[in-house]
Amino acid sequence: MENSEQERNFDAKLERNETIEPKDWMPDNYRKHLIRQISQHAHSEIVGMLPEGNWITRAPSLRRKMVLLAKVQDEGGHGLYLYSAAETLGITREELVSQLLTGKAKYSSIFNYPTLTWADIGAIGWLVDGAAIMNQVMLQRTSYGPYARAMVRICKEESFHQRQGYEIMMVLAKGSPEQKAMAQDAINRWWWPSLMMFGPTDEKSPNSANAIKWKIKRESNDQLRQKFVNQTVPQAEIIGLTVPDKDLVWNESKKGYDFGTPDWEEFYNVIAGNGPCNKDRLAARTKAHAEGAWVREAAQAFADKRKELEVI
Ligand code: FAQ
Repeated sequence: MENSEQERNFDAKLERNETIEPKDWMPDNYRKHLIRQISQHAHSEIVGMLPEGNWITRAPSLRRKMVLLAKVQDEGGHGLYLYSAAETLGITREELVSQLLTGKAKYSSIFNYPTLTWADIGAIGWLVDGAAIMNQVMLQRTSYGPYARAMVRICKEESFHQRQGYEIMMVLAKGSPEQKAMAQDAINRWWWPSLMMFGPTDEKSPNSANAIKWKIKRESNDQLRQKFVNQTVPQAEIIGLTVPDKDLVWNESKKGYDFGTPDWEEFYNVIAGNGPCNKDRLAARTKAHAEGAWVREAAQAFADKRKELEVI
């Protein structure tokens, strides 16, 4: 087929809101864009296990420990579906992992902040998973089939994560004055980094134009950030906590909140590798990868043996 005809077919599929599948023709830049986004999403899930993993041994009760373990395992599962989705685009798992460990590929800025108290676990579930869902609900309708399908299950699990985080915050906010103060301190530290998760403002977002054109993203960074603020501020009020933004005010004409500007200098610093925990996070992943070498070797030996027996 002529390239232009292939391109017309591709555009027509997008126009009809049909998904693009691994064996379909796609423009090179569409493929590259997806590999970048899906792999960074996968890395975020895997690195995202670390801040909460830090509290598994110190969870305040057996129930809390079981829930947190399940949540952190879910994030590992999300990473695996997403790596598999990225692999359907013609890149290997080894290449993807190497891009993470050499610092070539990004992962979400949010996971470069430390989890200092138990309330941080509540704040991550409520705010970080809350922001993740806001973004991922739209990705269930993303144009690349394997990514869209992975998102359906991921969204179901993230919504349980969000509720468990909110419940932790609710219990702390109703507890002793010290517990309430700990919950407020957590929201003070996690609020702005959560808003940064949606990425730079629309006019400073170089990838958005193609993402929208190709129906990879269906809503812009700023639109999703606004929806997140509108949804989350009343949730904070219900449990008696406040959002650390002196510019926050309800705007009746837009039926949404006006809010302050995140510290974009901090954001760019964190994604350049200079956040509070970037070095620790990569060191932890590098160590885990090295310690898992024997598992990969054993799995490979098993696969080789099976192939050999199949040939006989
Ligand atoms: N952190 O042009 P844009 C989770 C980079 S949820 C780091 O606007 P785009 C669940 C961006 O990559 C978190 N880097 O880019 C969980 C680009 O750099 P590049 C993960 C960021 O792609 C919860 C540059 O800035 N979710 O893990 C960030 O159109 C709890 C310019 O930006 C996803 O990945 C950032 N926050 O929009 C797990 C969702 N923002 O690549 C454990 C899928 C931007 O050109 C515990 N991803 N950058 O070198 C997306 O929707 C998009 O990729 C955005 C960025 C919205 C993240």
